[in-house]
Amino acid sequence: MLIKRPADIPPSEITPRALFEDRRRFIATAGAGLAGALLGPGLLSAHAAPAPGPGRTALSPPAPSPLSTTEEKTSYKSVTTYNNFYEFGTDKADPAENAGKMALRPWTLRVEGLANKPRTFDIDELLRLVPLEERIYRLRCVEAWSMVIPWVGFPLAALLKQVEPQGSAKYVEFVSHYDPKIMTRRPVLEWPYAEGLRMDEALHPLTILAVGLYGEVLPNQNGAPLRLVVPWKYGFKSAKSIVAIRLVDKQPATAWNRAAPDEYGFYSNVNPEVSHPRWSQATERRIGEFRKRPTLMFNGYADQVARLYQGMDLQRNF
Ligand SMILES: Nc1nc2c(c(=O)[nH]1)N[C@H]1C(S)=C(S)[C@@H](COP(=O)(O)O)O[C@H]1N2
Ligand SMILES: [Mo]
Repeated sequence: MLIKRPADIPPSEITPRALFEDRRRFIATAGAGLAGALLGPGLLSAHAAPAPGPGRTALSPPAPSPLSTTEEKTSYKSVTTYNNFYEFGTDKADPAENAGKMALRPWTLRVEGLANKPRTFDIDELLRLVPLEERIYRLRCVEAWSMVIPWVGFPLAALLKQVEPQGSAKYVEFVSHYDPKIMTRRPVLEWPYAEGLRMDEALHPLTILAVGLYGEVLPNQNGAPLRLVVPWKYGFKSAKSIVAIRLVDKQPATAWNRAAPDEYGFYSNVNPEVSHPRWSQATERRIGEFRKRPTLMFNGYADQVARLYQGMDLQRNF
């Protein structure tokens, strides 16, 4: 027998993740040759997820998805320390510092409204019902920076199917957790944070609920235990730490649209032709790079999503 069954592998042969990572790092450095020697291992290893430290948990390896981009990933460090999660402060470093106060268990998600089988899911029960995949997506913030993030998640459509949306459900509303004991009380936005999608956007195969990144359980600052990711829309559509998903018949109010209706519309599609009133959206800076790159229509996902907006005036429906 050439292939060992797991039971045949002595514990001494199971490589601890830290060692495995070091080995991978070593191979990357060696392979990079002169560049590796000049840059040093520190710079090269910035792109490998470090072994989970205290409070970090690896997920069983998710299936890769053909919907992933092959672009270079943004470093784990940037993805988890350069965040927008205004409930925990408005500086980019605030969420990583403060979101650890949020308790993630028990955590329930109510899926309610116009559905035949509305239901409250315990997060762990939900995780047993859905197949996890890795989806490497570009994330474009309205502030004109972008990242490439290897999410772990599942299609929102798989969850909605479970509750059987009724024909009258035209939109989906997402509500974030809000706890004034651990989050800001300043009315930076109207709390709880809320976002919305049209039903066809919600059911689109690119739309996922993420529960992890870089093969690990989602860090609190990135919206644990469950956050929306809609890769063709500005990052602010992706509500974090969701507690309720509502199927509704009218376009729901959204946090950013309420706060500044002239600046943030309901659709919020990444569109280089529609400037933010205070700055251009034509270019973006990928975190970790210095040069600016042109922003792509629908964040580069036009082939998959442009048809959803056929016949709509995207200057008016921004
Ligand atoms: N609840 C909540 N969700 C949120 C935000 C927020 O402030 N609160 N910020 C949004 C914005 S503006 C962006 S760009 C993304 C950032 O996600 P990341 O920090 O995981 O990169 O989260 C979005 N989801
Ligand atoms: Mo953003």
